[in-house]
Formats: sequence, C-alpha cells, structure tokens
Amino acid sequence: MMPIVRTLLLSVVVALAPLSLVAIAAAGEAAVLHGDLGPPMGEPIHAQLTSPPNVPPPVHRSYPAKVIVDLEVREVEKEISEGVRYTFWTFGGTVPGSFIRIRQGDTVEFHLKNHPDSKMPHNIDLHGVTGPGGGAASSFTAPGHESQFSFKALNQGVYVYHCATAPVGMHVANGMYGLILVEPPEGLPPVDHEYYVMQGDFYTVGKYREKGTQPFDMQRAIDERPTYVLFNGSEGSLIGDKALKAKVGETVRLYVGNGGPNLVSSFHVIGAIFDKVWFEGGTHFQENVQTTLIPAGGAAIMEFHSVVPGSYVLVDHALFRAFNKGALGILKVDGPENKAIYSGKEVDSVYLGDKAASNQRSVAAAASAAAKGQLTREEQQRAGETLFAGTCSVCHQPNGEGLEGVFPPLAKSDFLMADLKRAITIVLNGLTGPVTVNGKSFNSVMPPMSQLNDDEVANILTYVKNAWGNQDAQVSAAEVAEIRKTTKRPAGAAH
Ligand code: HEC
Ligand SMILES: [Cu+2]
Repeated sequence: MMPIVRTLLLSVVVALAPLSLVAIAAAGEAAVLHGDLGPPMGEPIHAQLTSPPNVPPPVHRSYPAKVIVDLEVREVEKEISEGVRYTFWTFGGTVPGSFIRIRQGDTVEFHLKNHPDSKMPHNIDLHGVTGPGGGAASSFTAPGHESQFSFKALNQGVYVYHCATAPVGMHVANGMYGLILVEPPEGLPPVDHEYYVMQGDFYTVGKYREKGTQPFDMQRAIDERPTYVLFNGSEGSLIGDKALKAKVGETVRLYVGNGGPNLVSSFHVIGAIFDKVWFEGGTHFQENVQTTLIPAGGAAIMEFHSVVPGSYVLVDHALFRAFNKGALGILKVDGPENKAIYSGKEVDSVYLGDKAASNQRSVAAAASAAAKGQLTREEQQRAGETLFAGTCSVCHQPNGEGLEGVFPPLAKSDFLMADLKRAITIVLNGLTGPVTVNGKSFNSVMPPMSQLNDDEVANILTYVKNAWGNQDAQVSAAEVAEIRKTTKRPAGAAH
C-alpha cells in the first residue's frame, strides 16, 4: 500500500508545482530556494549537445545531477546564401549554437573553450542562469583558453544563451546564440519529433544574395536594416534535403528561439495551426495559435500534429523577411492524402518561389563559374531555369505561354526577341501600358523585378531566350549592368 500512496502523493505534489517545489525544497537539507531540488546526486553526467535542427534526447532522470557542459567557440567561414560566404562566430561550430538539455535543479559545470584560431575573445550569458550577467563575467575567454563556472538551474523553461562580449550586438549578429532547455522535474510529454530552429538577422556590406565573401556591416546593424533574416544561420538550412521531416499522424515539437540581435519574429508555419504554444518559453501554454511572437533574446515551444501531407513553410510572417531576406524553412510531411481535410494539389512554387526547385545547385554552379570567368550558356540556362520557376513563372506560366489577355507569352515572343536592351529594361523596371505580342494586345502591369541582381537577370534572360523554341545568344551580367546604370532606380531598390 505504502509505495502507491507515496506515488500518488508525489504526483499531487508535482501537479501543484511551483508551490509544491518550495515545499519539497524546504523539506530538503540546505535547499531553501524555489526550484532548488537539493544537492546534485549520482555520478556527474556529460551533457550530450546537438547541432541544429537536432535536439538531444529527453533527460529521463528523477534526481538532480551535476551536468558537465563542454562548449567550444569557433569562428568559421560558411555559406550564408548560395555563393555568399560569411564569417560566423559560433558556439560549437554552428548557427545557432549547440542545443543544451538539462533538468530543473541540475548543477551545471560549464566549460567554455575558445578555439586557438579565433581572433576574438568571447563569453556566454545564459538566460537560464540566476546570477549577474548569466555567466558572462565568469566566462570571458581569450583565444586558446578555457574558462569554467557553475550554476544551478532553478527555473524550468527554454532559454536563449548568447555571447556578451563587446560589441555585444556584433557578436550576436555574427551568430553567437543558442538554446538551453531546462526540463521540468517530471519531463515533457513524449512526441514523435523534436526540432531546433532559431531566427537571426544578419548584416552584410553587399546586398541580398550578392555573391562572394561578405563582411559584417556595423552601420546597417546599428540602423537595424538586415540584409538577411534567417533560420539556422543560412538560406536553405531547412530546405530541400535539409527540410524538417515528419509523417502524417505524427506530433512535432519545435523549440524556436530568436537570437536577434534586432528583430522580433512573427513565427508562423504556413498550413499548420499550433495545438499548443508555450509562449516566451514559459510554463503556460496557449492553444490553437496561428502566429506566435518571439522577442529578440526569447524563445517558445510549439507543438502540432500533422494531418495532411505536403510542404509546410516556416516563416517570419513579416513577409519581406521570408521572401526577400531568407527567413523560410520547410517541414516536409509524408503520408497518405486526407481529402476530407484538404482537397488540394500541392504547388510548392506558390509560396516557395525559386526555393521550390530543389536544384539551387545550378544557381551556385553558375555563380562560381561566373566568378572564374568561365560561364557557359548551358550553365546560365540551367541557373536561369531555376530562377525563372521562382520569379517569372507565376505570371508567364512554367511553359512560357502566358495567359490569354492577361500575361503575354515569352515562348516565341516577337516582342521579347526583337530587342535585348528593351527586355532587360522590362525585367529591371517593369512594364505598363499597351503592348502587342505576336499580334495580340495586352494592357497590364508587370512590377519591376528589383530583387534580382545582374547575374540573375542575365541567367533568366539567357534561359528565356533559348527555351520553348526561342533561340538567341547568351546575355551577360555586364549587359545588364550597363542598362541598370542608365535607368533611374527608386531610392531603396534592392539592386
Ligand atoms: C506579376 C506578374 C509578372 C511577373 C512575375 C513577370 N512578368 Fe513579365 N510581364 C507581365 C505583364 C502583365 C506583362 C505585360 C505588361 C503590359 O501589358 O504592359 C509582362 C511583359 C513582359 C515582357 C514583354 C512582353 C513579352 O511577352 O515579350 C517580357 C520580356 C517579360 N515580361 C519578361 C519577364 C521576365 C523575364 C520575368 C521574370 C524575371 C517576368 N517577366 C516576370 C507580368 C509579369
Ligand atoms: Cu563572442
């Protein structure tokens, strides 16, 4: 009888948390603080850290332990977008940094190493720490050094950690943030998948998708005008082969943080409704949520179940960030259709644009060939095909035939083929007013495609001028640049 009664009592006590935690703590020896579950027990445990989008397995432990966390800071040059390199400062080699998972009441012995190749000193401020600076003062670490400090995790929840070395904004803008999950003593309910996603804003000297190695731009950061807004530190980190995966009928839990440094995130998954959101990473959840706000330096936990197969698009619903700065990822759900819930066919390109074409590699290949001055017409056509699918095909249609009376054809278009300079001007500046294409008149509006750079316009036009029975020469980025120079750009145009 006794053990059953005790179990019952304990579950009542746990259910009454946090008041009960004080009661438990008060019953312990030296433990008097809220959330202090007593001294660490058992052998010290080495925390298993994971790189995004992976999350370490649940703790499954019934007592507070000493947990050793080893985290190494590395400054690494990586791709931020196709053909664009950036030097990130990282916790563990990735942006965001390694995911840390512990249990409330654990005593964490934190070892922060700074790789000898680093150029900068770094430290760490964990929002899950109770104490001045969240560990920052105790963890200042020069290149080639290691520092150590300990803290007891008094509060459950999911917390951001970040570097707090001056200039703090710059260290964070370079990718120095991650998440630490402090599980409640009883753990979290099991789900089929757990994923780790973190948004951040990035500031480069070059424009969005301008190729080459891009340095950090301090003025843009101060002005809060990011070039990129990204999930997991690069455009495409959650797309194609790297999309998050689930099957129909499974439950998915996302731990979503926002490193900032400047923007707050209006986090949304297109086509899904969150069953539960532990907003601000706290103890209470809201139900049936469409979009949840994640402040800079904050996090949230969200859960939903997948019913209908397809691509679910993770976005910052401040939509220019999603479609023009990179804040876009995919959760790919596989399984049988459920026509009673959703009838539709899946058309990725409606939302994904050029990211729907799994073959972004063609764009990268063209960019690197162009950098070497060896760009062939075939490479341009392949890159142009991908870009056309995401940029022009919504109106001119994938087969280039246009739509009767609304969008003129590009396939065998006499208007297009007659004048290259005019075609370039149309793409750069748009077109309004009456035009006659293959004897048919159109009087509509094409908006300027100002998000495209010179290479992209050249590749698209090379493709268009050699597809669907069209035949013409290559179009070079220099020809596009020439026309861009002579046309008046509105202030603030992307390129
Ligand atoms: C939002 C719809 C839309 C998008 C996207 C769009 N266009 Fe157009 N395009 C139009 C319309 C509408 C016209 C005709 C405008 C008019 O009536 O003055 C047009 C006209 C043209 C013309 C001249 C007429 C012809 O058929 O030869 C060319 C060339 C052209 N577009 C190329 C492109 C290319 C290349 C892209 C992608 C980079 C693109 N357009 C994206 C709507 C669009
Ligand atoms: Cu740093």
